[in-house]
Amino acid sequence: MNRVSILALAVTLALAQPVFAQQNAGGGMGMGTGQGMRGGQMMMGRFGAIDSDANGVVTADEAATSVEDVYSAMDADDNGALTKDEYMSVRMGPGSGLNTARQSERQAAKEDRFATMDKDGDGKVSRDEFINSGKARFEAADTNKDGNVTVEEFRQQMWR
Ligand SMILES: [Ca+2]
Ligand SMILES: [Ca+2]
Ligand SMILES: [Ca+2]
Repeated sequence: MNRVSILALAVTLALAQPVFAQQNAGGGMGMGTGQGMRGGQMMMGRFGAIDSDANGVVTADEAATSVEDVYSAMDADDNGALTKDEYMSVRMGPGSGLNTARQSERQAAKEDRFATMDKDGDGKVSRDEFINSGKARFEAADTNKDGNVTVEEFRQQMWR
């Protein structure tokens, strides 16, 4: 091998590696968030939606606002009672790319979550029940109990 082709090979490798790294980590979505997170863009989208002032930290107020928005969006007939049908028909985040096994897993997890939220067991999740469960989730996510949920804390919560 002559000198030129060795150089060319070296350059090719150097160029190719970061591309591979990005493909592996980014799940095919090219939108960087500028926060150095890898492979979490879908989650970051959700975090960003909650973090309304975009300072990388979700406060209890921001979380509460987001929970109310989510409830209003899910309560299709706007009667302040979320039925299981309404809840189950909502796609929680990105799910279209999942295989059917993952999908039904996710649906089962949703059923469990619905039952957990429905404290009085009347088969509907009221606004209060939903907000309380949102608060509980926020507190659970705030692992260091400083009243804020950081990106890192949020990520850990999502994988639980
Ligand atoms: Ca914030
Ligand atoms: Ca209820
Ligand atoms: Ca925290």
